Amino acid sequence: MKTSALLVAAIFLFLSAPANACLIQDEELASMFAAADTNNDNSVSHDEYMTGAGNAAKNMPEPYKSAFLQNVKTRFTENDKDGDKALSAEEFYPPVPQQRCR
Ligand SMILES: [Ca+2]
Ligand SMILES: [Ca+2]
Repeated sequence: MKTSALLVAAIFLFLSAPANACLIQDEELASMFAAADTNNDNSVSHDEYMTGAGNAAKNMPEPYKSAFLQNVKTRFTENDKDGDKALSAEEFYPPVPQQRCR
């Protein structure tokens, strides 16, 4: 699926990008956020996030799949700044502003 491939690619970029890289276009982030937010309430719940990650990882071989899902889980916790177990659009975006292309 196209959106899942995009999501997995973006998550890898989040995890591996150097702090000064400009790698992710705002439009790509917006479409990833929309793809992950399956009930369209403008936030990505933990379930929505892990479902998206699970779809993205389903063809990965072990042990990469487990490592990927663990990294994704950690990323969710790090990005959920207000601790409401959901990511707003701002929280979903990478915490390092330079990763976004302006
Ligand atoms: Ca949602
Ligand atoms: Ca939150």
